Amino acid sequence: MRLNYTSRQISDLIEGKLMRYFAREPHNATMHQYYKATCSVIRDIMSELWLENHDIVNSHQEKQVYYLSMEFLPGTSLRNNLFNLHLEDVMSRSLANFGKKLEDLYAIDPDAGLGNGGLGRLASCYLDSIASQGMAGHGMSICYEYGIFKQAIENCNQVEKADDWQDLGEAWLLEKEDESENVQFGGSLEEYWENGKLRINHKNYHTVIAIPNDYYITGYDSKVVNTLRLYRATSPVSIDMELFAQGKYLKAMEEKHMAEIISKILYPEDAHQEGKMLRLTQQYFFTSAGIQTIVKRHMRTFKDLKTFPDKVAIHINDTHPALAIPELMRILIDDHRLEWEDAWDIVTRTVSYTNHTVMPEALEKWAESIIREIQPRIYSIIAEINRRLTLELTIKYPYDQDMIRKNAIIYDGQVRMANLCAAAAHTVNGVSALHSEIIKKDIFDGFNKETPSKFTNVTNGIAYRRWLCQANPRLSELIEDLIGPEFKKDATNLEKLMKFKEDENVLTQLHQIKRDNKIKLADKIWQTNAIKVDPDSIFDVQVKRIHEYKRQLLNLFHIIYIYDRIKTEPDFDIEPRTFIFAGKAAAGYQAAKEIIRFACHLANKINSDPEARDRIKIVFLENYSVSLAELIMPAADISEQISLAGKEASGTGNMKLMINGALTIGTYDGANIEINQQVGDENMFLFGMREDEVQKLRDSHSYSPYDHMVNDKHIYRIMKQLSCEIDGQCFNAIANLITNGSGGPADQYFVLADFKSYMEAQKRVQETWKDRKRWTQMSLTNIAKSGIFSADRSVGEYAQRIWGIESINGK
Ligand code: 26V
Repeated sequence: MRLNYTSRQISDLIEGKLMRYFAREPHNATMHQYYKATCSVIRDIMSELWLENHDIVNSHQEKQVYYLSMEFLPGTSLRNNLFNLHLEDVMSRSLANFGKKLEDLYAIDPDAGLGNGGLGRLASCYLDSIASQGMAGHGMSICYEYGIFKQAIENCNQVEKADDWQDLGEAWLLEKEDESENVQFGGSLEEYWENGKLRINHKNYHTVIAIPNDYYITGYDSKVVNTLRLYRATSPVSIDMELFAQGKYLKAMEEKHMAEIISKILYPEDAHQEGKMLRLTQQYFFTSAGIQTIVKRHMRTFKDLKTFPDKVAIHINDTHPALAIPELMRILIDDHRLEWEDAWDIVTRTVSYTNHTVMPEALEKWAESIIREIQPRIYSIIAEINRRLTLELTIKYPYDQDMIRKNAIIYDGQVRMANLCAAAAHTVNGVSALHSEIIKKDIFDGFNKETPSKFTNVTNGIAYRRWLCQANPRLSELIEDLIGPEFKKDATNLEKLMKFKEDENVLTQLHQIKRDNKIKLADKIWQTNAIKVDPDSIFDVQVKRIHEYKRQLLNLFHIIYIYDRIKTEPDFDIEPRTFIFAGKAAAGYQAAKEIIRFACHLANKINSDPEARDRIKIVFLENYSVSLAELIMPAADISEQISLAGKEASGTGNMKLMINGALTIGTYDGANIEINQQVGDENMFLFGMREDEVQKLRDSHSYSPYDHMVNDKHIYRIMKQLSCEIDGQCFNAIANLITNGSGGPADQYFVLADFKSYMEAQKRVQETWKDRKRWTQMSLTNIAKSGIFSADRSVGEYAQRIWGIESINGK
């Protein structure tokens, strides 16, 4: 699909915007004004396309999916939209008419960080693929005024800075105030009889208004434009004039203030659930607004709720939007007067749910009292769902108390959101083959016994047109020269690259492109960290949130080991390596913050040691974000995916690095296993215990990190250095995590248990690097075999097996 705009036409449109918005002539407009004018022109083009496909969807009465997620991480928008609409060239020329460069606008395009990490980025990758495949599907979330904090590293410590992305980011948003919804909080319930039926009246509640801000989602070469609807909270009462009249000015504005807090900021925690009232308020706020809108839209078109599950699919991204379930029940029963059974039938045929973690501390549980306080009607519906569920289980399994203990939604005064989702969803999926098996025997053991057919797997995928075509344009061009452009629509075509495995010319070009990308990253490292790194060294990359289970410590311990050997053995054989880290720690996660401090001090120590610094370097890049990732992925040689087996649900950074030709050093965990199936043992570096071995070791209660310390002199020396031998700093808290645990078991992620195996895998990395041809062939193989990890494939599976939606392209 090509749009027919000439550069002159676009220039005229930009000029018009500069004039109307800023009263500026092109020659005296600022770059920010150009940016806003340009975005606005593109937004208008998208609006037109949106209107067009809106008509198609309505006239064909196509089924649509709503993807509810507390988080989306779209990254930057300008380049992506121009790329998708094939407008990059014409826009470049239009701006050149004013003597401006498109690249300079890209540089100021803000990174919308409305998410923490993997889960939010996945949601954005999926919206991209849904639109690219011509499906009608929309995201729904919160229009956080402040997204994920900006991370600065000051004196080796993480410092969190506010991210007010909306300053420029609002250029992409379209407020639709007329589609606002009222969300009701608090209050009390009153029962009454109506035509012989017991009904519930919710009264004395207070109302918060949810104002939609639509963010258009374009697809590659697709006429479909969807929306990510972000709700902003406000109050219907801006000033309480009664209080004002009494001179209580601050109090008079309190209600508005309290309402607006709801969409103020994204919770930056993805490690521990804390049961904070405001977070649950956020969850009810956006799910209620979303579900109200979905039901209204359906009624407007179809006028009948019976067809709801045939026309609407609602997907719950992790448990955060789980209140969508009782909210839909509430609307069906209280507002539309459906019987419980009919409402439940609609809900259970409409809702599906993805689990993204098995970490027990991240599983959402809420005290019953909090839910009751936030919305008593929602609480009463959850209680009724639970009552019916447990009654059914008691009848079916009269002697199996365990079944109730496992499956109950309310237990011990807590509402277990995962069980609510599993009870209501027609399909529950994990995000990699291993993870989907683990959730069946672990958190959903009971539900799996009861309804095994509910459970399925959809392995994650990435928006590879962003991560390969846009982030690594030279590689993308080379691929296009070799196998044609079809790979941009169907990533499985990448496999055709295999026939160039022996082609020296191709291998040389591949190497050269990687080297140039490394130079670009080296420049960035120089600018931000004032560290000179050698583009001919191995760029060894671990970029992801900082979590104990992801085991950045294993990587850091191994670096200390190498350093130690460099210091003690002058002839130690080591290929020059640059270890690159990036990632944010949740603000309240002390251990993760300590790991950052440790990495940065270790970097200081090694980078300033003349005996070591020409052989190894460490870089911690601050503020890991989608944009920074787009610079790092194309420049990586080694992709560190070293989580404890069984803990990383899937990983998606592993896929982004793979498609850019990095080789994985990884455990048998998450999607690493599927990467292994694609490329074979010979094209990656597997190490470490398998999930069953981890389980066995844990169950045996015989694991002793202390034994590793006394029996392995290298490990002993590493641990010793943690006490005050690194850049004059002590890391006793880290040593303590390994030797004693802090609260939990010692070394609960088995860092020392996997150390030797990791060290050996790292040796294999180094031996392979010495053979450049072999390395580049492995890299080519990784690119060629990465097609399966396209989000198009994942979304195709969701659409077919879970949502039941089809493409409207061509209709
Ligand atoms: C969890 C929590 C826990 C409670 C507090 C707030 C909060 C916010 C976010 C999360 C999300 C954690 C789950 C997550 O991000 N999982 C990641 O999902 C990726 C996409 O499926 C997957 O590739 C990663 O392996 C998985 O860790």
